[in-house]
Amino acid sequence: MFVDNVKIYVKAGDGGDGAVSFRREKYVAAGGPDGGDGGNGGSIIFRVDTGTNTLLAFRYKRKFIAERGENGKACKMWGKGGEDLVILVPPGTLLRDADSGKIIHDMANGEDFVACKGGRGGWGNRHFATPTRQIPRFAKKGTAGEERNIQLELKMIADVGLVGFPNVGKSSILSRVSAAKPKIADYHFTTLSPNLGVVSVSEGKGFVMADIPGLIEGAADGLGLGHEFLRHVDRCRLLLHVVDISASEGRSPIEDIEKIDFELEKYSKSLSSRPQIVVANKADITDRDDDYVKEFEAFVRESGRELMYVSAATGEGLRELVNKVSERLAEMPDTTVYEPEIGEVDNMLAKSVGTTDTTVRVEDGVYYVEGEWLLNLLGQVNFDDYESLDFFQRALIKNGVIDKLRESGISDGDTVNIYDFEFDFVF
Ligand SMILES: Nc1nc2c(ncn2[C@@H]2O[C@H](COP(=O)(O)OP(=O)(O)OP(=O)(O)O)[C@@H](O)[C@H]2O)c(=O)[nH]1
Ligand SMILES: [Mg+2]
Repeated sequence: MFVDNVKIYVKAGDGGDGAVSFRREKYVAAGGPDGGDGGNGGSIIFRVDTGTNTLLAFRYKRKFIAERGENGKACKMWGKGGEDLVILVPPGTLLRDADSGKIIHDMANGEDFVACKGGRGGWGNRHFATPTRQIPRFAKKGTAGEERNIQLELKMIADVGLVGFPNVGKSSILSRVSAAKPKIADYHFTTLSPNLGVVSVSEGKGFVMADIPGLIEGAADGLGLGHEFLRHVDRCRLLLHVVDISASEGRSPIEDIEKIDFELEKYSKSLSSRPQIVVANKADITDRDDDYVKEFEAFVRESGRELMYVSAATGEGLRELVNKVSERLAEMPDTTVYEPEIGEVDNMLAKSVGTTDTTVRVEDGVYYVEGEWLLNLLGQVNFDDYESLDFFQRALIKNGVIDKLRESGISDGDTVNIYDFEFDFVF
């Protein structure tokens, strides 16, 4: 079974708590505080596994929680850090924010990506001894590990994609020019999931070719296998638009091209404007002097596309096609790597699932704002840095804190207190 879109929940480990403890040794009258720090929680890390090309592994496992840090111990002993949790995904997996659908990260570049950072271990009480406070009976709790819902979407990485009606010979072409062994048969929808093949070129750079299930008229509305599989040719730099030029099924190749163009357009503007070569397959059973073939040639010429005749049955024209593709690719920019679409603030807020509740309490004219997410937020803000402060402010606006303060009757110049961080209200 092929799975290319799944929603998962990930949570980094919480930081361990700091310890409260005092030295107890023979001959030492009043031992000082010696409570150790909690260990950091493990992070959630995504890593590319080149050995897979489906998200099937996530069908039955959707929750991933990294280890928490151990609590600190007596005698200044640190708690052990939690192990990072590494999640393996196929090349070309996109991580999206599950709620907004916005891209967080594209795994196409092959590098590890830290999706959620582990919580920090809390300080043990030994850090809190001061000349006036020699017996600190408290320590800091560890902070919570980040958590979020992520939509994994696989968009395979290929340079060229084969698109066209069912049965026109897309898989046959792939099997002829690469070592891939896709299923080939004389009926529609033989191919049920995408296939990739590596094509080597004698005088030029090799490339990766993707074969996807055939499209039919109305694919965008879910007819046939639908147009969902087009996501796997979305990164392709060049499309091979394959037609059965022998018209063996009685359809007109011109109409075929028009219909597929229309379905591509419905999928995305960007895909429909991708450079194409029209590949007229089954040339072995075609009379190129037929009027409809001449008409077809004129039609393709007018549409500004290149036309190449091939036969996956006899091998005719395939070498020329492969060389042409390699040549065209050499002039094109690299395969698309998607940029993140989610802003910094939304990204941060998405990492504190379900903890954005805020309460406002007024005491002696001071507006106290509380909420667990704010504690975590404060931990991330550097108050000496302008950008960091700006980020903090945007997070407050975005999360409705400012509105809530207004509802509570605040006016400009009043004091706001968020866990001892105080500022004047001027919004
Ligand atoms: N005569 C002839 N037959 C071909 C040629 N290429 C493919 N065929 C036949 O056409 C039929 C369909 O080929 P496939 O490669 O499975 O077609 P497809 O486009 O991948 O079809 P779907 O996976 O169903 O979308 C098979 O019976 C092939 O043997 C060709 O160049 N000449
Ligand atoms: Mg096929």
